[in-house]
Amino acid sequence: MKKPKSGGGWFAVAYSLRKAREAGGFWKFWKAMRSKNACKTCALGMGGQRGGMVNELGHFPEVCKKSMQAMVADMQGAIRSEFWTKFGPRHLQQLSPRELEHCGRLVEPVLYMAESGKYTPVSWDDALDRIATKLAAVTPDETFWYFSGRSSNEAGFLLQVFARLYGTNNVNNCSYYCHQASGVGLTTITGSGTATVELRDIDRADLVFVIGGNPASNHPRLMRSLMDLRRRGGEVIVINPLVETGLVNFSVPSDVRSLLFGSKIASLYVQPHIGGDLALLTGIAKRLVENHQHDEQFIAQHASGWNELNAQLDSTTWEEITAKCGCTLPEIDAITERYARAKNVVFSWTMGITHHAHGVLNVQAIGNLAILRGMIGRPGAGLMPIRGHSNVQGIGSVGVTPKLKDAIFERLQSHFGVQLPTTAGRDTMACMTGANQGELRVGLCLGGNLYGSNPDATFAKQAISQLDQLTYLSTTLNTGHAHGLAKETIILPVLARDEEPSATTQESMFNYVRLSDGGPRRHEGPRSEVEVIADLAERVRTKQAERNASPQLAAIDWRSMRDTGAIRQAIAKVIPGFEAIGEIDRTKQEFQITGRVFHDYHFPTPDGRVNLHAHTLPELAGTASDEIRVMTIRSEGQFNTVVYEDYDLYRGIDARDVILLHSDDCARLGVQPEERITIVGPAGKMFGIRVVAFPDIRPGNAAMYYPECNVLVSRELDPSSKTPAFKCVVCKVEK
Ligand SMILES: Nc1nc2c(c(=O)[nH]1)N[C@H]1C(S)=C(S)[C@@H](COP(=O)(O)OP(=O)(O)OC[C@H]3O[C@@H](n4cnc5c(=O)[nH]c(N)nc54)[C@H](O)[C@@H]3O)O[C@H]1N2
Ligand SMILES: Nc1nc2c(c(=O)[nH]1)N[C@H]1C(S)=C(S)[C@@H](COP(=O)(O)OP(=O)(O)OC[C@H]3O[C@@H](n4cnc5c(=O)[nH]c(N)nc54)[C@H](O)[C@@H]3O)O[C@H]1N2
Ligand SMILES: [Mo]
Repeated sequence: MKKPKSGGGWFAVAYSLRKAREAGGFWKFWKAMRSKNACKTCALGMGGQRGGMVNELGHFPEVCKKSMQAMVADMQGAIRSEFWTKFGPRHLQQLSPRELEHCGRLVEPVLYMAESGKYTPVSWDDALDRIATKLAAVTPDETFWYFSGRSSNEAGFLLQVFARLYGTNNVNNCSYYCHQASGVGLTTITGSGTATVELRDIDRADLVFVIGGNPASNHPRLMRSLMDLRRRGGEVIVINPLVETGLVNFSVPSDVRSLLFGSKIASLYVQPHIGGDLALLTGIAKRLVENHQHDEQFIAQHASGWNELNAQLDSTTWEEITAKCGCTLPEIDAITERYARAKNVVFSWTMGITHHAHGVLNVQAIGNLAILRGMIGRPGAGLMPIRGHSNVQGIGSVGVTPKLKDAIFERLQSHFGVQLPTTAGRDTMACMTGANQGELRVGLCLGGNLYGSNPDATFAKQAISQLDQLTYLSTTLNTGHAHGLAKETIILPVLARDEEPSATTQESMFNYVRLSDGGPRRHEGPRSEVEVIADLAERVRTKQAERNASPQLAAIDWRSMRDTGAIRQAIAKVIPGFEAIGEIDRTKQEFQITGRVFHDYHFPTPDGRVNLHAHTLPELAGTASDEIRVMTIRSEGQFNTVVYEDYDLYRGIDARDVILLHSDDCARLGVQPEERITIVGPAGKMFGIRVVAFPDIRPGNAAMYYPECNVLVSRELDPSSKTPAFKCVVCKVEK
C-alpha cells in the first residue's frame, strides 16, 4: 500500500461519499450528521445546538472520517434473534473487531451462562431482575462500576450516584487507561485537572507544541486550527518518535486551498525515543534557563518550586539528557530557540505522554516548560491535553471517579440527604486484580470494552471469567462480548445519543458543555441509558427494602430520574461549575464551565501559585541489543477497540498483524522485511507477525496496533495515575 503525501484531503471526501452510501443514501446520512447532537467520537467536540459539524466558535463544516464511521455504525440494521441461536461466544471469538462491529445494532437483552456456553435473548424484565437480585445478594464492595466516555453527563451522574447509595466507591472510567496522568499531573501544576485553555486560545497562539499524539488521525478537527496558525506565520513543533504523514502535511477537506494544495503543519519535527520525552523536555528547560530566556518575574510572582527545579536542571548533565531522549543538542537548541521567540504558546499532548510508567512526570515536565516562560494564566497560552472519548471529561466532572471531590461529596450528601460510603474506591486495574482474586464478584459496564482496553489480555480474560456476573450496556458488539465473559454475562442494548427520547449533555475537552437534542429511535428494543439505570436502581431499592438493608437508595425517587431534565437539576446543585445546566432546557444556552480556563493569574492551588516540579530522569527502557521498544497505537480506521478498516491509510499499511520496524532494527535483530516472526512481550507472545520496514520511525523503537497487541503489554502502572505503559512495551523477537 502506498503512503499518501498528506493526511485528510480527497481521501476524506471520497470516504464521506462512500459512508453516505452505506448509511442508505446521502440525504439520510446528511440529516443524521447535521442533527443537533454532540459528535460521538473525540472530545475536541462539535455539534450540539448549533447543529452537527459546527464547532464552538460556529465554524462549519467541521467533520472527520471517524465521526462518519461512528454514525454509520449506529445506522446499521439490527442483530436478529436467530443470530444468537446460530452464533455463540465461541463463534464470536473467531471474529475480528471489525467483523464484530459490523454484526449490527444490539436490540434485545441477551444472557450468557457459562454452563450453556451461549447467549440467549431474554426480556428486559428478566435481565434487570437478574442484575438487581445479584446486586442485592452481594456486599457493595464486591461490585465495580466501569464507565466509558461515550455516555452522557446525565447517565454518568445517575449511575455513579446509584453505585454510591447502593454502597460502594468502586466507580471508575476508561480515563485510567487514557488521560488519567493528565488529570493527576495538571492538578499538581494548576490545582485543576483539565485544559487551561479554550478553543479561542489556539487561534491567538503563535506556537503550538503537539507532543506524543497523532491528531491528524485522532482529532482531525484540530488540524484546521494548526493550518490557520501556520497561515498566520505561527509555528507547530511536533515531538513524536514516528513521523506521522498528516502532521507533516494535511489537506483540510473544508478549505479549498488546503484541499487542492495541502497545508504544511509541522515547522519542526523532532523524534525522541519512546519514553524519552521527560529527558527532552528537561533538556529544553535546562537550555532555556542557561540562556536566561525564562521569565524570572512571572516565576517570582506566580510559581512555586523554582529553587528545586533550578538545582535539578543544573545537576542533570547534557550527556544524561541526550542519551535518554535520543535527541542531539542542536535539536534541543532548535526547539528552545523557537520557544523563546514565541509570545503565546499552547502545549498539547496525548497518549505518547500519558501511556508511560512516568506519565505524570511527563505532564509535569510540560507544565515546567510552560511556567518557565509564563505561558499559563493568560489568553492565547496554556496547557491542553487533547482528550479521547467525546464525553470522557464530562463523565469525570460529574463524579465518575473512585474518590469524589470534597465539594461534590458534601453537596451530594446534603442535596439528597444521604450518607455516602467512605471506603477507598478502586481504580480500573485494581478492579481487574480484585476480580481475579475473587474479591469482586459483580461488575457493570456503562459502554466501552473493559476487556479490550486492558493491558495483558490473557490476564484480563481470566480476571473477568472469575466474576459471578458482568453486565454490559452497549450499542454494538465488541471483543469484550466475545472474550470478556463472566460466569453470567448480560448485554443490555442502549440507544445512541442521537436516538435519546430527551436531551442529554456532553463536555468537550475545552470545558464546554453541549446540549444534544436526541432524536427518533432507529430500532425497537434498545433503551435509553438513564431509563435502564433508574429502573435498575429502583429494583435494587425494592429488594434491599425487603431485607431491611441500606436505606440510602430510598432517598431518591428513581422513577423521576428517567427524565434527563430532572437529573440536570441535581447536577446543577451538586457539581461545581455546572450551575448553568439547570437552565439549559429553557435557554438552550451551551456554556463554558466556570473556574477552569485560566485567563488570569489566580490558580486553585493552596497558595494560589502554579507549581514547578523537579525530576530525576528514569532509565531509558529497552536498550539491550536484543530488545526493541514497542508503542501500541491506533490506525486511521479504528476508534479504540472498534476497528472499522484493516488498513492504515496515512501510514500506508495494509494490515494490522504487523510490526513497524526501522531497517536498522531489522538488521540488528536479524529479521527481514515481510518475514513473519514471533514478538515476545512482557505479558505474552504474538505469532506470525509480519515485519514492515518503516523508515519513518526512530531506530530502536517500533509500533504495533492496539487492541490486538494487548496480549504483549504488561500490567505495570504509573504509580501515581495508575495508567499502564501502553506506549513502552519492551519486546524481543523470535523467528
Ligand atoms: N480515529 C480515531 N480517533 C480517536 C481514537 C481512535 O481510536 N481513532 N481514540 C480516541 C481516544 S480515546 C484517544 S485517548 C485519542 C488518542 O489519540 P493519540 O494519543 O493521538 O493516539 P495513539 O494512537 O495512542 O497515538 C499516539 C501517538 O503518540 C506517539 N508516541 C508513542 N509513544 C510516544 C512517546 O514515547 N513519546 C512521544 N512524544 N510520542 C509517542 C505515536 O507515534 C502516535 O503518533 O484519540 C481519540 N480519537
Ligand atoms: N495497548 C493499548 N491499549 C489501550 C490504548 C492504547 O493506546 N494501547 N488506549 C487506551 C485508551 S486511550 C482508551 S480510552 C481505552 C478505550 O476503552 P473503552 O472506552 O472501554 O473502549 P471503546 O473501544 O472505546 O468502547 C467501544 C464500545 O462502546 C460501546 N458504545 C459506543 N457508543 C456507546 C454509547 O453511546 N453508549 C454505550 N453504553 N455504549 C456505547 C460500543 O459497544 C463499543 O463497542 O483503551 C485503552 N487501551
Ligand atoms: Mo482514550
